[in-house]
Amino acid sequence: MFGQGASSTVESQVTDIAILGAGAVGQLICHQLHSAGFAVGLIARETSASTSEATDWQDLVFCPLPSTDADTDSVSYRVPTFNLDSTSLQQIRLLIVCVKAYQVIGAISPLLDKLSPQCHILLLHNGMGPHLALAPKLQGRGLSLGTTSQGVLRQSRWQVKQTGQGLTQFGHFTGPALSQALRDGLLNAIPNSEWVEAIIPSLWQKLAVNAAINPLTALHQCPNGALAQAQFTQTIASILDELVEVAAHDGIALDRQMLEERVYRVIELTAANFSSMHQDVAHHRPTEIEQISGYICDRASAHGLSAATNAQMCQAIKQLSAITPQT
Ligand code: KPL
Repeated sequence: MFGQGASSTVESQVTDIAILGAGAVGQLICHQLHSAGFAVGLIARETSASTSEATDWQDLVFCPLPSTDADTDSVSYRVPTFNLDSTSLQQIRLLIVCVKAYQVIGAISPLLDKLSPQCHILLLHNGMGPHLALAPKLQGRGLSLGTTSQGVLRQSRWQVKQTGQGLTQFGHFTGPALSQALRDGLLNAIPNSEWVEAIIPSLWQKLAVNAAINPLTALHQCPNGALAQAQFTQTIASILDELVEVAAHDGIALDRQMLEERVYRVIELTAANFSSMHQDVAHHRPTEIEQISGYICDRASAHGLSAATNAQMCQAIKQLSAITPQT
């Protein structure tokens, strides 16, 4: 049977890599690692049998992938769920956290005391900020960060479709470095991926894309391509001006012209897509505004700067979310 299998328990499960978060990106990365031969498992929230809604981050279950069924452009998983036991958690050498930015701390906290002290953690989400909150809680573990522009759509609970092969970048942030073998394995498994010496500038560049596109598409309820219209030029320019200035005060030199070109390239390449924030607002889900525009505002105020346009985006999205009740 494909789809959600019945819950059962296992004595132990040998797992090199676990993915925390079974959203579209988590499932895609899981599939890519599994296809490359890794013993990989997916850690997800238990879904309530009565409502199919995800429960809270205390009720995590382990979903190893015994087999995949790939047709040409979509992937289904046979997913029995296993109770998370301490033996399986101790065997994980790399935990890739693929939950939404605002979920990172809540999702990883119940696991931190149970993971091996050698387990390396890799955060992969839109926006910035959770790495700063997580760093002091690592208990000596290494932390890497990443950003991905792979396009992926969730078609049903356990079915995802890859819609684009955008760049994925990883890099070290703090603590012991990820082993060379796991680094090589990751790069080999994930198409169009690279390990960069300085990951923070790459995260700022991706932040610029999300800060320019996500709030505007959510506020104007439009696909990404609509932002090529002249009415948005000035707002996008201000968002980028502020971001470049704040990043410079954080010690990160960004090429303003190159950023703008990148934003408009993404707008063109993803013209028909609806941004993740547009989708979150449309489905009454929490958004990543605090970790996107909000992060720029936080860093601005840390340096005594103003980031008026990003603050305006933040405010407007929060107002929009307040009038569209979240589920
Ligand atoms: O990352 C994205 C998102 O929607 O979150 C972009 C690049 C804007 C593509 O839609």
